[in-house]
Amino acid sequence: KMEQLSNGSITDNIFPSAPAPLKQPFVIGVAGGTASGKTTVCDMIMSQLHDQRVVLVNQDSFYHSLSAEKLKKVHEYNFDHPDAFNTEVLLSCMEKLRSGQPVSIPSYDFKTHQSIESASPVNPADVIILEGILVLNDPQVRDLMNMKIFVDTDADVRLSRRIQRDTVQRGRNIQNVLEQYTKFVKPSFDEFIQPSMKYADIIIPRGGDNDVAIDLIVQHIRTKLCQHNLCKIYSNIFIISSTFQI
Ligand code: UZR
Ligand code: MG
Repeated sequence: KMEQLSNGSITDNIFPSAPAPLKQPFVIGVAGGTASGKTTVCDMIMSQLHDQRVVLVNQDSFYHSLSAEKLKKVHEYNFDHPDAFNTEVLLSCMEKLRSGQPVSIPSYDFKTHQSIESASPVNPADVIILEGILVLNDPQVRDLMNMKIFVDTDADVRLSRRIQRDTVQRGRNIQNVLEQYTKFVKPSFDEFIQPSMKYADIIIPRGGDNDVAIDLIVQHIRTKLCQHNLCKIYSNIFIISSTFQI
């Protein structure tokens, strides 16, 4: 019975002016420079919210595939520029998830620089985390978010981690990593990423090392989820009592 009452279409018929239950998931954006600890922060938030349905969407999944021509000159391609991402597809995936529909998130191969269309299916959830260097850059993407986080880690720490990661995990040589950093990563950070920090609700210094910040963020998410649920309960009580009066 309660299930039925909490279903929008049925309640609409019974009492059209009743407040609609809030069913939209809570959307969090996590931005920050390369190797700032974004993924670690997201993992920590997710592990503390293990009792909730949480999905993580990575902006990296929405990189444009490189054409054969661009592949030949891959060292001249700027992967840190907003235009490197297919923001249209990102927006449509996020809109669907926000309205409670399952989506297919594209997969991106960092080695071939190609998007693989046979994507990974993602089910709707109560909390959606969107992670990526430039997720706070686009106003339309920002508008999807209930909470905006910027992970602020010193540039020297980020560069040393980036060298470590790219040489060990991505099979690149140190010369190329440094060249790319000077040519694209740093200038794009200064031009697009750093200025997007002003849109953040919360700035986390030291990234994943900041347990206190993660605790506070998780507390806030729980409060918000609770408010959403209370809203549902109150609107149901309201509907039931109005129905009895009729
Ligand atoms: P994070 N990137 C690649 O190295 N290769 C690709 O095919 C696509 C992206 C890098 C990108 C950016 N830059 O700095 C980084 N370059 O991935 C962002 N050059 O990922 O936020 O995990 O550091
Ligand atoms: Mg990462």
